[in-house]
Amino acid sequence: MKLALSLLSLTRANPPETPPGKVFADAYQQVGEYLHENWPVFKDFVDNLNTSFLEPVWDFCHDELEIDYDISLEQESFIGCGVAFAAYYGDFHLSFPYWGDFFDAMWEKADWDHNGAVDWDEWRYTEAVLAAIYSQVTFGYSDSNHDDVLDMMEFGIFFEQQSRLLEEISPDPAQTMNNLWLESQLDDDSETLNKRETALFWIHYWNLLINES
Ligand SMILES: [Ca+2]
Ligand SMILES: [Ca+2]
Ligand SMILES: [Ca+2]
Repeated sequence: MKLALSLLSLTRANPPETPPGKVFADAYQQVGEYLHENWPVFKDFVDNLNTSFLEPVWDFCHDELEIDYDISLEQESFIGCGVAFAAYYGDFHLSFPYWGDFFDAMWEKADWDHNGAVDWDEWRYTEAVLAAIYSQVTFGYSDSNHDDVLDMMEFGIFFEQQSRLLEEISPDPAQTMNNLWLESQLDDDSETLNKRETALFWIHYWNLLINES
């Protein structure tokens, strides 16, 4: 199904006044509470994700840090990964300036077994948690009617914030977003994104940035 996106014309509504850092911090807390209550459900979600979805950021970080892909990330490297991603994509991405802070805050939890390094398996959950936080952030900005799904109109607000970068990497940003939208569908309702689908959308989006930049 091809969704007729003309989102740029739909994005006249203003996002909430809350500054991005506050939205991000709130989302971090909300996702943390969710994970505390629902870890088996979340773990199952991550374990069922195609691992190829989670490899590009891992590989990006290793490339930036100039280390082999099979090397686990020590604390400094782990935070450096977030900083590198923020530096690379900077202001073009909602809350990207906070990636270094996020990775710093995530370190203790990301290194599950406290062996002083985040290995690939630990990384998969870490990136998924980051995507979940971004999903929550997106909902904080965009779910105007608070029904826990984003329709095209709501998502359009967010799209306008992203479109500057998309225009650099895609000749047809609306089609690219459309493709990401459809690739991220997990349920029968392709007209909306639920929170899991929005998390997956972010993962696909990051991979697109890496692959197309
Ligand atoms: Ca570890
Ligand atoms: Ca909604
Ligand atoms: Ca859906």
